[in-house]
Amino acid sequence: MKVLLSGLLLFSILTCQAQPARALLPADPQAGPEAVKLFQRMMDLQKKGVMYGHQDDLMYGYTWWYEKDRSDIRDLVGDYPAVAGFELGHLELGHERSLDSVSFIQIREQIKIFHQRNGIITVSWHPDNPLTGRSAWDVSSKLVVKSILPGGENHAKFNTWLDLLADYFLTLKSEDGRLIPFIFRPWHEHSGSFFWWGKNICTSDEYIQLWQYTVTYLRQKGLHNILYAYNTDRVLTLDDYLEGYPGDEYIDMLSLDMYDRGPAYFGELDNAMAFVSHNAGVRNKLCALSECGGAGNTWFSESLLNVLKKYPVSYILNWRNTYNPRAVPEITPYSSPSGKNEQFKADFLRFYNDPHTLFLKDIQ
Ligand code: BMA
Repeated sequence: MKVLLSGLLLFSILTCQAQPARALLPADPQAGPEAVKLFQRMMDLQKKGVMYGHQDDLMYGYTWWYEKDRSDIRDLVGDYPAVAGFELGHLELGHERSLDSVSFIQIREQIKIFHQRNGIITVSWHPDNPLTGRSAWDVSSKLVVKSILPGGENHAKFNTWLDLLADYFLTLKSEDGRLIPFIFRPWHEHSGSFFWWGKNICTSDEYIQLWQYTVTYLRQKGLHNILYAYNTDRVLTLDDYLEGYPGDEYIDMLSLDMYDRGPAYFGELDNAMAFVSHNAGVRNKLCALSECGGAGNTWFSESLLNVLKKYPVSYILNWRNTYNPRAVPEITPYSSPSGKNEQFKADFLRFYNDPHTLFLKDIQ
């Protein structure tokens, strides 16, 4: 019996070894080598720790506007974030500057530089409301998504928006002329219903079609360098989280945006990160807390880190430090803690020094 068992054990070890683990790949069956490399690199990094990301980090800070090599995070801790966020709202209108007044030429410049530094790039998009011509936050009509899908009265217009987006993406190339890989997180915070693509502003089916149409359109433009992040705002259940999920063939990352809006925050975050990260693992997708923020004497170094250490999370990202040189930088849940309060800065420094957090130098 003993011999038989050990024989079986040997057999199973041998057969296991004979089948190498299937390499993890992005959703796009035609994903280029850059996208594959980024996806696998992020999967590896996700096992090592959590990267820190900051929106518009390289474009401006509280008191400066587009200065060479400058970053509020680097000013504070001596290193750049590992993940840099960029925003493309108003590119769809053919404007030279984003809705946050940032030049698209300079965004391209910084994307190239940050890629050269071996940093990770994530792109968000707050397109205007194509039905009313007002902002992304205009939720006055529930017919917007329907109007831009095939057969809708704004479908042709939406295609021209995607053309402008694709044309811009096709200019994001490294020195050797290859398309720079990045994470694209459109149609974000679906569960929140404060954008025209929000949960209560369109049907689930329309939202899913919007996602699938967007990804397919960009792929057909020859863009096989993009990893797509599905994203919701605060949710309490996995069902709510997946309500508008377009499918594994379209998505590379399951991400969540959740800001501290009161005492229930860390409990709710823990709960949500548990089911989002678990579901991402089951699907072989990346997982991120793609927007978060709050402030307190141990907010980053203890409360947030305690949650992050429990789950495989690729990165967290703090939103932009709105340029406003006349005012004392205000610490809001939306920005990074590079402002005034010394205790909040000390907390962030402890977070930075923790071996679990990864900044740009840590991911080389
Ligand atoms: C929001 C705010 C806005 C900004 C938008 C896009 O959350 O920061 O001021 O225009 O993001 O970056």
